Amino acid sequence: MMKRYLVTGGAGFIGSNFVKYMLKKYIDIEIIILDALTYAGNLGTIKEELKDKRVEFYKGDIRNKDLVENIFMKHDIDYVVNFAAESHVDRSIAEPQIFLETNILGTQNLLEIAKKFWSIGKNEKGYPIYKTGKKFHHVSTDEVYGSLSKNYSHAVELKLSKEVKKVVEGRENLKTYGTNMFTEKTPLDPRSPYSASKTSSDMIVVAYGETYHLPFNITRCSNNYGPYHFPEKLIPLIIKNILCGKKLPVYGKGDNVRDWLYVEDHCKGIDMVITFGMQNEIYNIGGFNEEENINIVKLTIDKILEIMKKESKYQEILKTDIKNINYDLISYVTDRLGHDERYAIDPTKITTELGWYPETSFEVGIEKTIRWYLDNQDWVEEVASGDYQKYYDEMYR
Ligand code: NAD
Ligand code: TDX
Repeated sequence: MMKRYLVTGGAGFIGSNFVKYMLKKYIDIEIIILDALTYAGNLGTIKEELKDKRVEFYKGDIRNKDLVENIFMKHDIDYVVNFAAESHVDRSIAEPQIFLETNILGTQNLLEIAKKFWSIGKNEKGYPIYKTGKKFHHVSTDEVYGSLSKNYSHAVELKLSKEVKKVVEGRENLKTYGTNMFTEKTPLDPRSPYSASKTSSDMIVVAYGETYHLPFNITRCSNNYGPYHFPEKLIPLIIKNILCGKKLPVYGKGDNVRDWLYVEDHCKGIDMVITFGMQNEIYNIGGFNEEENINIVKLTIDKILEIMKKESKYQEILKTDIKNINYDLISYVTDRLGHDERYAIDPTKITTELGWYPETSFEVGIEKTIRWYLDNQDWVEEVASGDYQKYYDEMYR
């Protein structure tokens, strides 16, 4: 049966990848994109999708009650998939308020309108009853769990449980930097204005589920990487700077650990949770790829050099001599305030309940990502104009 998705933030990094993934996977589908086109949203990212008859685009704010109501009036929405957010931790440290406004109040506005349009009456206890097949999917982050400590200075073997091992193919020899991982039961303990706002938005989603029985799922993922990643975040920023021979700013000692998830694997996980996830459950989605930032930076340098040497046509893209691409570009800079030490996701629940696992190893994912950036320099130029330059100059002065 045809399903109609309202994808908020569909012109941003993960939202656009999700739209592309879904249009390829399903024929019988309609996608309504609502995006305010902030500095992080770009129509160029979804220009092919906008030509597709199955897609309709609205430029606007998730906080705008009239606009969201109009969308629900015009389209019989089955699923809201809420990606729209202020998503950059560094920006949240500099200017927190917009994070609270968009991430908390915006989410609540969407919930309220979904409740209004999806409910068809009340049960004997006064809870709303909803049309069948409706669901609110909220995209959240592992940062809501706070920061894990590192127990090892070097990665050690990650031992998978028997049930997870059964599902995971070709992802052996995994490693970890600590003895603990985030599960869905880990207490919420956000530490930045960004993660505090995401935690609040998760809690308001759960509150609508409890108080109004609104059907929902929440997914909490680790650090995504892949095509269309805005070049303020670590990996695309590093790729961009390497190609220009610019310094690579590494915060603190570079030993903070993130769990890198290839964006397409994440989109597949969201689709599986929307389709098969247990109602009103939360699922963690991780990459099985814990790594220290400094190693991510070094690996990216190594991979770019390898590609450039094998396929010399790519050297034309360089705005520096290839000889300048080496570890000397690495520049240790002042640490981020309240910098979370380590994130690591235990994806046992989604793996054992739904059969999802992160298929893409980092070696494969980073090569795909670098190649995408090499082939799409126009996109980088387009998004890195205007506000980007101003932000960059202030941040890394
Ligand atoms: P992004 O910053 O690349 O994109 C956000 C999109 O939302 C942009 O297109 C922007 O224009 C839009 N937007 C912002 N404010 C809006 C508003 N008020 N109304 C409507 N649209 C608005 O973010 P992303 O990296 O694609 O992240 C998507 C979601 O996933 C976010 O909710 C984020 O918290 C979460 N998440 C991201 C990561 C990651 O590694 N990128 C990891 C975990 C969770
Ligand atoms: O210039 C940099 N130098 C650096 O060392 C930047 C931009 C980052 N870093 C470090 C900080 C982090 O430890 O790299 C790590 C990754 O930083 P970001 O790319 O800014 O991501 P992070 O702060 O981990 O948050 C991301 O993952 C979780 C997303 O931006 C969030 O939206 C998501 O919730």
